[in-house]
Amino acid sequence: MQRFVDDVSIQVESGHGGAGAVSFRRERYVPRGGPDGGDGGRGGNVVVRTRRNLKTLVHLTGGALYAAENGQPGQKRRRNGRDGKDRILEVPPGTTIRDLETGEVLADIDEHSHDIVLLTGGRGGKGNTHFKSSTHQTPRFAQPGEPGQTRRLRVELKLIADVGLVGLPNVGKSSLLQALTAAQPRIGNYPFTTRIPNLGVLRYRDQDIVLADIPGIIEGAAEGAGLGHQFLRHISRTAGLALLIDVTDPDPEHTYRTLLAELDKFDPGMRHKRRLVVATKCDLDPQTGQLRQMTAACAPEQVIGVSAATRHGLDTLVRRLAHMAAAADLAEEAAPGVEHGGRGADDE
Ligand SMILES: Nc1nc2c(ncn2[C@@H]2O[C@H](COP(=O)(O)OP(=O)(O)OP(=O)(O)O)[C@@H](O)[C@H]2O)c(=O)[nH]1
Ligand SMILES: [Mg+2]
Repeated sequence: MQRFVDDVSIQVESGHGGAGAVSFRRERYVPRGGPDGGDGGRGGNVVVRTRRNLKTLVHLTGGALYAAENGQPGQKRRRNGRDGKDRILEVPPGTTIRDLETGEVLADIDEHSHDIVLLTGGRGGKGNTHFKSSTHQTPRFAQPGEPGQTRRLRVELKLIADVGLVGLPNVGKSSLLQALTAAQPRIGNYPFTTRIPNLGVLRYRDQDIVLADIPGIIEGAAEGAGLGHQFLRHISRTAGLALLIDVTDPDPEHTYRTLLAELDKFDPGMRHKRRLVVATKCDLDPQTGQLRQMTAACAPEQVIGVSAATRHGLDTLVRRLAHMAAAADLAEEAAPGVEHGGRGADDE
């Protein structure tokens, strides 16, 4: 299985500028020709480009150094050196690029980002033609090219899924992802089976809905309990959340409040996301007594009962998930550029 890469460190280098040339015209019958050294080419830039169809940073793990090309030196007969080629780093939307040493954010990439120049190449040096003056007819010097720049970067990817699956450990988040999409997450009857997020794409009519299955959160996650809550950053830009609660949970109301409280501690913006509550493993509750209890506990929130094992309720769930993702897309079209985290109930 391909590892989900969301955090890599790399070094980038823009190109050096080419040196200006020192050269003099040599023509027959002209004993002492004037200077004709061309300029050096500009060093290549390091550029970040958004690629929507990338889902990971795995392509950045191969080499540690990403260098742009140097500019070529100037030539005689006033010919300028060629500019160095830019080095393009392709990243998916949701990528944040920081300076590794200072932590300064250099680029925050979303769907609408254009190319961003991270490092500019060095300027080419001027050839000796530029240094001719009335007192200095034969300048025997030219400018060197400007050096390129080097920077160490930390590249992090936040998944931009449409809907995040949130719940205590072992409630069946990964099983639901597997039942709804082609993803093959690891499933196990023990807590914290999932340690890195899994993405799956759900097709509903002509709509693609990206679901994110993340590790389970528990009470005190904000203080580091369990796997902590840092992985919640993977769903911080989703349009909506599905809160999964095991139908056999002895205290669904407490669980519901715990989930909301932990989300809130991570980022108060989570509260404004669209959400729905899903009762999982409903095959274990054939009389639906526990489902009714949970529905009462989470009121006025609507609870959808499902079973990944028998596929009961999945059609209804898919419709609701699709509706949630589509409503968010519409809101985004109406107000482009709005951060995903900030929209939700307020702008309906
Ligand atoms: N009876 C029944 N068992 C289920 C159902 N869905 C999941 N399970 C079982 O519940 C256990 C946990 O399932 P997972 O999908 O790994 O749960 P998770 O929420 O992803 O767990 P973590 O990643 O550890 O947080 C496994 O033993 C599953 O077989 C269901 O619909 N019915
Ligand atoms: Mg899991």
